[in-house]
Amino acid sequence: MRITFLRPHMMRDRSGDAMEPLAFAVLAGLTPLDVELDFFDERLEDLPLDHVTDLVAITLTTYTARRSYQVASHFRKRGIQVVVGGYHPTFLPEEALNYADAVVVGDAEEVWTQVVEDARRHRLQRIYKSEKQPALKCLRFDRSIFAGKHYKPLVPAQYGRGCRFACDFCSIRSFYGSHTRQRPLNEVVAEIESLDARYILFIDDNLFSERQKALELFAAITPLKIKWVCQISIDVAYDDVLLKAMARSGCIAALIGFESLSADNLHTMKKSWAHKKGSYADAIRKFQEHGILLWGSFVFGYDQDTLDTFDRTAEFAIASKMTLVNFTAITPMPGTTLYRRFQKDGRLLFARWWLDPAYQYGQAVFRPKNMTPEQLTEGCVRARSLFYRYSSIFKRSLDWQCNSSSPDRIFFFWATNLLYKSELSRKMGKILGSSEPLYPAVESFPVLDQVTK
Ligand code: B12
Ligand code: SF4
Repeated sequence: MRITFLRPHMMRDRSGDAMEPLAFAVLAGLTPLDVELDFFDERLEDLPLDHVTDLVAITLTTYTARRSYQVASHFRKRGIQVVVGGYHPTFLPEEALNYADAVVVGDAEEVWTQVVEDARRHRLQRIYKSEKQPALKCLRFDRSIFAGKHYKPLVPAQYGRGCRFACDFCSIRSFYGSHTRQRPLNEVVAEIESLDARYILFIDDNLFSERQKALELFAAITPLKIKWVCQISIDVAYDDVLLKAMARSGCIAALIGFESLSADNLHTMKKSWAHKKGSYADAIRKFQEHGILLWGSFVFGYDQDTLDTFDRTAEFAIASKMTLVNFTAITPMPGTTLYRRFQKDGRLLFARWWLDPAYQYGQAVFRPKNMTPEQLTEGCVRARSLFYRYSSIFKRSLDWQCNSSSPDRIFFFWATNLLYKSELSRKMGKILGSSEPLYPAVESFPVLDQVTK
């Protein structure tokens, strides 16, 4: 039997920021040894739509849904079984079943071998869902399927899943629930040792899940002398012991969700905790004092935002010498509290923006309160161009305490700024997937219900 893993790309071009998709390393590690595996990643190469295989397994997020359904339809037309999994089909399994034979809802560890056995007998069930969330013990990430693919030198690794917060726009809480789980430390350390990686990216959505567990992780990886990057909640800045341990163990950059400079917006998005222990300026200084480069994430379009919010936020990020930023219009993802609120209030501009051929990447998909959707889209573009123009990159690089404090940091600062600048202009305004129509067409779908998992 042969299984083909596919990672479709959200657009019809190549991506400059592709990293190893860990979902397939997990599935490969669980697949019985008598099954032949191959893997194609459309961010790096064309997908062979005429490939001979017994089962196609596709990972999809909301942004890649349209393209993934187009790809799935090609294989199903040839009589090949298709199974999909990941965030988007977990929230909208009924939608995915229009294009796939089977959907894996949530984590796959407990159900994948059953999927493989059912596919062998051509008896796939429609939905596979674990009874409970799997403990993250003995996870084997089989990365041999990535051999020969030219991914970015930032190698992803995972310590845990889930987040203790519940920001209203974020898919994480809806996907994992309120429970967070970590892998045994000895397994994480052994895995990192086996990777010949210059930089590691901990893909955990919030590496600061529990103080003690974070301290144990930092202590365990300190002897490995690696350089690493993570996503972490801002409250770590107010814990000197943690911050010191984090920096000492090799953390050189952290993605922090600042989201907004408005206290009222933070309240609306259930993120008031982010500025409860001190100001953003204080938190930023603390990270930088420890040599941790900041990758700030901001969203625009909450109800307190006005036309001057874009420039003010960009100026704040430049003055704070942030290394990188994401400036995005809030984009309601199915399954989130924000999506349900906008849907209830009749503020969504598309029935399913992710499948709509009229939607373009970066475009506002709802009616903001104090501006038009077009002004929201353009405001984000302006904020990004202020932050990523060469004079700003140069100004931010003149920071001997952090951005330019070591050869690794200088490399990271310049490589990521230049990559981001080109990636953003490449993606903006593009349609998702290809222009070929989806069958069945979106218009034939029932109105999306209040999505619950
Ligand atoms: C690392 C990361 C990135 C990296 C790239 C990762 C890569 N491989 O190249 C970067 C930073 C570039 C990135 C970019 C983006 N990302 Co991202 N990313 C992540 C992150 C943090 C980790 C992904 C990962 O490796 N997870 C670990 C694996 C093991 O978990 P998993 O993928 O969920 O897989 C498990 C199950 O879902 C299931 N499964 C998954 N796929 C399949 C397929 C089959 C067939 C089966 C059976 C099972 C299965 O089995 C796996 C094992 O249990 C996730 C959040 C997260 N915690 O997953 C966000 C996340 C996936 N990203 C997200 C988004 C929105 C984006 C962007 C669209 C942002 C933007 N506006 O540009 C871009 C799009 C990139 C693209 N070209 O498509 C969202 C998606 C939300 C949604 N509803 O779809 C997430 C969930 C973050 C969030 N907080 O909401 N991302
Ligand atoms: S802190 Fe980050 S990962 Fe956690 S819920 Fe908020 S946005 Fe999502």
